[in-house]
Amino acid sequence: FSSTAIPDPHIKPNVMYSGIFINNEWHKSQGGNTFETLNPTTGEVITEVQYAGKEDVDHAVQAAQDAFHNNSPWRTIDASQRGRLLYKLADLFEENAAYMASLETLDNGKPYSHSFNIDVMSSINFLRYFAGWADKNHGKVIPTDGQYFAYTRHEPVGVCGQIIPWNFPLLMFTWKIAPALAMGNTVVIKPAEQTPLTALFAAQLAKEAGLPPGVLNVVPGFGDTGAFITSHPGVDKIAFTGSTEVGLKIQQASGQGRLKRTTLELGGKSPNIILSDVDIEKAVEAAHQGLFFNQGQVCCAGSRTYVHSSIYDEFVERSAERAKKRVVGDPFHIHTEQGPQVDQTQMEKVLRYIDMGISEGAELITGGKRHGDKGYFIQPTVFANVEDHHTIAKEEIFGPVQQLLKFQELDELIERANNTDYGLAAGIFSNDLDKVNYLVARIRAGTVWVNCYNALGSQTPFGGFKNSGIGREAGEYGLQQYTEVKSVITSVYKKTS
Ligand code: TXE
Repeated sequence: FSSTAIPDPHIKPNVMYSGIFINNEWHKSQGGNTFETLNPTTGEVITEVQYAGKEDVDHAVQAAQDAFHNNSPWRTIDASQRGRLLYKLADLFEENAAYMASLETLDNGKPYSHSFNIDVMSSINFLRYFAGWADKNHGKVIPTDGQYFAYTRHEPVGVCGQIIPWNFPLLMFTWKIAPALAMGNTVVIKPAEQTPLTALFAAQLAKEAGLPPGVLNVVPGFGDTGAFITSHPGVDKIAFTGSTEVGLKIQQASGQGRLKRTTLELGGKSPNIILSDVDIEKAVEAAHQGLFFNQGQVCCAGSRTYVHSSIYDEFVERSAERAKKRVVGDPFHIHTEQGPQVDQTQMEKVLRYIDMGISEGAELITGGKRHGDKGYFIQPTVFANVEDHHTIAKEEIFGPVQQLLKFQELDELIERANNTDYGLAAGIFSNDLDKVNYLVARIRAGTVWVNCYNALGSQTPFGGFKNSGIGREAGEYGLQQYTEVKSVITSVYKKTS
C-alpha cells in the first residue's frame, strides 16, 4: 500500500476492550484497580483500563499452566493446526486493519500511514511467517555411538511470560506471541501501560480465531504487573523488550528460585556510518529516516551518525534542511511524518537530553524545542559537531534528535563506533565493497544494514550484542528461543548404518 492507497482511518475509533483477558474471557482487576490510557496527541484520557495485580497474574499463569497440561486441547492438536489458527488470526488482523491502525495511532500517536503500512502489515506478515513454521521446526535422527537409536524432539518450553514496550505496541505483541504459539507454548503477556489497546483487541481476535482458552492471556498494567510475571514460579520463560535498566532487573529476577529461560531485547545507540563515496542526497534521506522514524522511538535508531570529514559540512546542512521539512502534526493526517512522543515523561526526557547537548557544547542546528503546546510533540532536532564524550552521543535519547559526528580514518571510526555498552544495530553507507566488508566484520552489533536502514523482516533474526540484549527474535533463530530440545536415546538390539 502506498500512503495514498490505504483505507481511511477511523478518526475516533471506538475502544471495545479494556479488561484483563484470561481463559478467553474478559475480567475486571480483582483488586478493583484501573489506569488511564492517554491520547498523546491531545493529552486527553482515552479510556480506563483494568490494572492487573498479583491475583490477576496468578490467575493468568494458572490458566496458561492448565492450557499447557499434557492431554489438554492445545497439547494434543496437530502442529499444522496451530499454524492454521495463526493464519486465521492474521486474516482477522487484515479484516480489521484500518480499525487496528487507527486504534494504534490514537493510543501511541504514530502517524496512521505508518500504523497501517508498517505496524499492522508487518504484524500480519509476522503471524503468517510463524504460522508456516508450526509444523516444520522438527528434530533430527542422530547417528550416535553404540547400540542406540537417537533422535531429538523440539518441545515447547511451557508458560511464556512476555513483557512489551509502547513504541510498536501491536508489532511487539505479534513478535512475542507468534513464535511462542507456533511452537505450542502458552502465553501471559503484558502490554505497556501507555499503549494497551491494540493488544487487547488482538486478544479478542485470537479467541475468534479459535485459540483454546488459557493459551493466550493478556494482563494490562505497569512495571509491578510485569514484575509479578517475571518472579512467578509458574512461568518457564521470560521474553522482554524494553529498557536496558529493566532488562537487567528481569535477568536477575528470572534467576531467583528457579531458572527461567530469558530473552531480552533492550536499548541501543547504533552507529550509522556514512563514507565519502556516497550519493549524499540518498544518504542524508536514509540517515534522516533511520533516526526520525517513529518519532525517534526505535531501539535500533541510527542515533550516532558518523559522517566522513570530506562531506561532513554538506551533510550537516542537508540534514538540517530535511529535518526542517519534516511534517509534524496530527497523526491521523495522511501526510504527517511525525506525531507526538508517547507520553509526557518521554517528551520531558527527550527535552532534557536536548538541553544537555547544548550545555555540553554540541551545536544545535535546527529544532530543539517542544512543538506547539498541546500533546507531546517535539521539533525535529539536529545536532552537529557532536563528540563521543557528549551525553547525547552515549545515552539512548529515544526521540527525534539526530547526532552528527565527524570521522577521518576507518580504524579509528571502528573503535569509536564500538565504544559503547550497546550493540543492537549499525548502518554503513558506501559503494566501496572492501571498506564495507572491513566494517561489517568489525562492528559489534546484532544487525548491520548496508546502504539501507531499519530494514526488518519476519525472516531475519534481530537482537543485540552486549547490553542490547540476549537471544534473537524473528526468523528461524527466533524459534529456537521457544523450544526445548529433548534427546531421546533408545537401546537397539543391533544397529546398522
Ligand atoms: O521502559 P521500560 P520505559 C528505552 C527508551 C525509553 C526508556 C524508558 O530509552 O526512553 O527505555 O522507557 C515494563 N519488571 N526503551 O520506562 O520501563 C513496563 O511496564 C517487569 C527502549 O517505558 O523498560 C513496559 O511494559 N516489567 C525499548 C516494559 O517493561 C517491567 C522500548 C518497558 O518499559 C518492570 C521502550 C519490571 N520491574 C523503552 N518495569 C526498546 N528496546 O525498544 C517496567 N516494566
